Amino acid sequence: MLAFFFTGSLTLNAQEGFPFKLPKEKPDRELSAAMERNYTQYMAPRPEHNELYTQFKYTELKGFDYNGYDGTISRRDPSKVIFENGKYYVWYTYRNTPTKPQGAKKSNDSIPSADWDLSEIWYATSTDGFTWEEQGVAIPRPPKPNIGWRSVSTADILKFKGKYYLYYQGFMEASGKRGDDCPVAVSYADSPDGPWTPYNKIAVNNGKEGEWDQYSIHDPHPFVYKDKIYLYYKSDFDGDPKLVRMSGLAISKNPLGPFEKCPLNPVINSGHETVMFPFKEGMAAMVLKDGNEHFTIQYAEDGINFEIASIVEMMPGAPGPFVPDAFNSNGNGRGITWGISHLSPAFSWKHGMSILMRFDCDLSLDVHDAEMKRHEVYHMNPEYFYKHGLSGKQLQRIKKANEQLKNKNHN
Ligand code: AAL
Repeated sequence: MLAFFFTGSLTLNAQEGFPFKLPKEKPDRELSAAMERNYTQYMAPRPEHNELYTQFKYTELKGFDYNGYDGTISRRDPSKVIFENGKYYVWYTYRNTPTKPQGAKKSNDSIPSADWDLSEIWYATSTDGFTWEEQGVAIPRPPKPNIGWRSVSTADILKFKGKYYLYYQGFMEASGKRGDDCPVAVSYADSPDGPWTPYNKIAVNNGKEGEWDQYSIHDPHPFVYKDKIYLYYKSDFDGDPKLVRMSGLAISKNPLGPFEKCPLNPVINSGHETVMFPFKEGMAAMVLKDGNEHFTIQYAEDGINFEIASIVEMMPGAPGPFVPDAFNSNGNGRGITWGISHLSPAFSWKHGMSILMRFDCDLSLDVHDAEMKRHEVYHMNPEYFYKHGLSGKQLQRIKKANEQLKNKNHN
């Protein structure tokens, strides 16, 4: 059957209907914006064949005790996972405080303001990625007035010329007192088991006054890319009233800096915790909650200009993927298949603690797991939806609208 389409000047031209068999390549015909996008924006016209589309699966980890989940022990914001000395390593924020977080006002030297306050960076190892052995502290809180004396959190690992570097958020006051403000600090070691030497100087500075990242440099995420250190990070800004979260990039030839901020920052307009991995000649990113482009996987051929590559669901929280080629992708990034993430808050705001879990996916050029490329996650549990119910205020609004409708009907 002939179909007609409007050209720019609204004249009608005829072409055959779109074929039943979805062409693998962009067909030579007039296309709607949506079909143009389906062949230009994504790596394949169907998600099943899109290497940057995936579902996520979750597994409970063995080896971590949370003191009966009473809020006094919390583990969150895991680093990338690396494989060294025949085993996997992961670093994370570890809080063990007499009480659960009580907010900035009630916080003091032993009462935390937030889940990542009064914390240290601990690490664990595993031979299979499911059962972990907690090794203890890697980065303790340094003595006052050093960077991070109040809390050190949200670390990530870099291996460069045979040495190891941990970048982390260094708080000089309880989070929430002025905001979640902190710069990034760094410590280095000859082995992933430490000992770690603090550099005791700021590694990635806050932006200048009035700039988007003037207050917080969060979630430092370093890679070796194009023979330099590409460190992605997140910042919170605008605050009108809610904060927006976007990601930026800082580049250096030397792990201890100086880091130059990318003049195009922010390079990702959405997301929360930063999660990147080398992919083909570029960098891919998992863009989590927050922002117009939340729950997308994005790709930048140059590591800077990110475009949406797929839309996904049930994304992991603060994922730390196992990135085998994080420090030596040499322009041929192979992608990822699993990692450690957190659920925060794990049970309720009342508990105020987080747990670590394992996520699996297929964002790899070397794995073709059709199960991970399915279209929909079936929740099949009405409670899962009813738990996200209407507030009293919303019920009031609906009740009022119903009454207005009835009154209009009577008049
Ligand atoms: C996380 C991360 C950073 C923030 C806080 C702890 O989601 O973005 O680490 O500071 O929340």
